[in-house]
Amino acid sequence: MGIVSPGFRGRGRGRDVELPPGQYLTEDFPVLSAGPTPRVGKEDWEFTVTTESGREYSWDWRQFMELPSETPTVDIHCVTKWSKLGTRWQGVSLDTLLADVDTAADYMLAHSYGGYTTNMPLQDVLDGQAWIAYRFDGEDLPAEHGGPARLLVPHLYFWKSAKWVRGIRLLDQDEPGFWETAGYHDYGDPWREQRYQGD
Ligand SMILES: Nc1nc2c(c(=O)[nH]1)N[C@H]1C(S)=C(S)[C@@H](COP(=O)(O)O)O[C@H]1N2
Ligand SMILES: [Mo]
Repeated sequence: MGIVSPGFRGRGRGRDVELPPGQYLTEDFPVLSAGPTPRVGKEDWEFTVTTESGREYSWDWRQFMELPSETPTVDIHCVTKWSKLGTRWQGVSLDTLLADVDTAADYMLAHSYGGYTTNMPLQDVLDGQAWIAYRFDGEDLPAEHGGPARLLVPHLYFWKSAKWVRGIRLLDQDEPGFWETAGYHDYGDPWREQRYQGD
């Protein structure tokens, strides 16, 4: 299966699937990292939400593990054109993490150990659309795929799913992240093929 056109229909795991335009199916799980893999031990790991007024809400690994988790099964779409269907994760939803956070922000910037950043509207990570995931396919998330924990926002291109995530900043104004500054689309909807600025 090489060429996949917009609206392509095929069979994946016993269901009819439609891929976003320009994408092809892959069974393996490619690793895409802009730099070296940061090695962050769970004992040093911390996740922080910083509000637009500078208030911080932090969880260490033990506190994070005590939060209720979910087990989403989702399709992921990389801007380099591979899509992987039915990926199984475990993580804490952003709804849970932001439930008691006092904010009126419209945007967020995820930031990672190692310095990577990526932006999205806050409403795109609420209502069951995003998780801080720490298990993949029944195993602890491997370091090359973002372990100990990564952002998972499957409805946007996969560069929005920041690996080795250490926190999110809530912002009144949109601020481009690493790839968005380099010319990738600000929003990155795979179904509208928003790969690069101007798409
Ligand atoms: N911290 C960090 N997160 C990142 C990246 C990165 O380079 N650094 N690459 C992004 C891109 S472009 C993609 S496609 C996915 C790849 O995730 P994977 O390596 O688990 O397939 O991670 C995204 N998150
Ligand atoms: Mo990517």
